Amino acid sequence: EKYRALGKFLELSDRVVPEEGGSTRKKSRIPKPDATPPSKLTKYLAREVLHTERPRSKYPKAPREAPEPPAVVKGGPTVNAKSVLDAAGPEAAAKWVRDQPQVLITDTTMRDAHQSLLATRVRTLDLVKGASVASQLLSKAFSFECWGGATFDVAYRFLFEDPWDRLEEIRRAAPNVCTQMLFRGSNAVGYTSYPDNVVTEFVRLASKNMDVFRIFDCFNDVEQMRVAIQAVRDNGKIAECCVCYTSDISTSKVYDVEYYKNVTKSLIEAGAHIVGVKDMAGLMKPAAAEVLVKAIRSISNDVPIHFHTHATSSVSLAVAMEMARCGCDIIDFAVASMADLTSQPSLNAFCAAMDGLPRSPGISYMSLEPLDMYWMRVREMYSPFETGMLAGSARVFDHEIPGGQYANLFVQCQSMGLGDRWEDVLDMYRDVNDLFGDIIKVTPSSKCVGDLALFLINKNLKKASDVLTMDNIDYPDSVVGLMEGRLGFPHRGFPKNVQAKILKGKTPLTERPSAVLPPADFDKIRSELGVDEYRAMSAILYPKVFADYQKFCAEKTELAHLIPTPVFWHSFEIGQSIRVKGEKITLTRVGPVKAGRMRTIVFDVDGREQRVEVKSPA
Ligand code: 3PY
Ligand code: ZN
Repeated sequence: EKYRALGKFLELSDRVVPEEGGSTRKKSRIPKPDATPPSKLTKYLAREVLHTERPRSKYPKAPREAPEPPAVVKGGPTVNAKSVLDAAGPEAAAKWVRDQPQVLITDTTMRDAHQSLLATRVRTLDLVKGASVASQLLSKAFSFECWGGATFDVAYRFLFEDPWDRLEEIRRAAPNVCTQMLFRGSNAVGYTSYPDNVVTEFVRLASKNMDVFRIFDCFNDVEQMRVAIQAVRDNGKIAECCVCYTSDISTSKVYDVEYYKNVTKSLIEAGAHIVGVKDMAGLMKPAAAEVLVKAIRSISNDVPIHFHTHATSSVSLAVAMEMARCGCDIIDFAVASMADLTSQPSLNAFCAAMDGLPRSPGISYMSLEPLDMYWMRVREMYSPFETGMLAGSARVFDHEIPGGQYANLFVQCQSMGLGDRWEDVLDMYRDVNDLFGDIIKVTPSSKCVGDLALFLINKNLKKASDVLTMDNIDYPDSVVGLMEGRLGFPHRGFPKNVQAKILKGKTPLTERPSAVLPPADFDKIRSELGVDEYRAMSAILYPKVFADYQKFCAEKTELAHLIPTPVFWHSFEIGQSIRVKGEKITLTRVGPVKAGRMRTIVFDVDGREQRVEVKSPA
């Protein structure tokens, strides 16, 4: 996506530095005597200079320099969940959490907030600086959610960086607070089922730097989570097992109090240290908070409850306050400048609103300002990935699209040329959910619902149930897989007539999807690829994405992750300098177009010239 040229000739010729006196043009073509051959990095940068699609001028607020973390007073040692976990293990940490009179908080800024607001594009370079500030200002936090979900593949695919390195660096920057990840049960950090030994091994590897594993299954099926839960327990880390919240507990005939009690019971029996309530679409209403907390407490009064929601409807802050009042132990928030809309509610607003109330987290909202200002500036660098959503929308209670999917679906819809039919897509999404029998919609099941909704709108169908009267439709692969049971099954199954229509004679799975997969051979992959156990795991989870990443490093550069974000996502301007691995690189000249559309791009690298010949985009 970074190389699709958009007819940049005019703009580029503006960027050619006028040469002094007009007669120096010839002279400047002769390399300086101390010129050095271009490195892989300058060759990459030169190509970016000509081919980048995102000049900063298109995004007026995009800064030239990445923000530096503000200096903050170092907090002293604090007793927190991390210190108790390290000293006494996960059961003691859970007990410590449950014993706290105040509500504890998780900061999701480094994972779900940017997954939901900025298409998961925030880079390690910027995350790590934020982590070091958060480690001081939020040392009372239960955890920092900073990994998992979509971050794993996006890091390789779009950011040309290694997610394992990211985790290690965040850990180093914030050693005093629990790291937390989102783990999709038998789908691990992917969109499909993996063999059990992959799940176990992934958890073992991640455990080196990960403290809290938030494990969920898209159908709340504990059988799909059991292997992961056991692996987390075996590695001495915190197993936070989720019940995904959907519909409205007060009115739903399917997802009612009994349903949530049953799921909670099975999660606790399977070994949950903490019960997570994963309200991925932000459907919880204030009045439901007490009903749900009481339902969970009726199964166990000892297990801590951790609440996660999205602010899509704008109701979430009221819900978070009500959850706190009802005794929920930990609640997720994002730093204000990365909060609200499809992200989490604002931590700063919550701290201010709770001030003086019995369960106040005891964090002054003003003390968080340096972190908020840092993230405000980071966010400006990521303007190309903003969703365009300007206000909350209560319609989410109708369509139930998860916060993390909303923007992706919107972009998918636009890229199919259906931008002006967004409202129809929202209705069709709801309609497809009804057709499937009212299922839980979260990764990966939410993607199947979205895929079918777009597919049907594209076919100009008015309602999803029209498919029941139509033959010979080539359904999207994801939808066929869903009906086959490749993601497991909803607790009531799918409506038989719908399943038969979509499967066209194929027989659904009768076993847990992972149970029929052959175990992965880690040693074989390691020796075949010549990589360590971490990268072998990446190759197993995302074979093509990882192979492409390796190819990128070998052929282009392995230093892309160190290029400051304003240059990585926007443009490198003439006269601008960046530092990569201590080297100062200045773009000094973009030469005019020559024969064969070639241009000479000239850099100064620590005082020595490097010239790169690059073909201009057509
Ligand atoms: C993910 O699986 O990435 C999610 O954020 C689900 O809510
Ligand atoms: Zn979420």
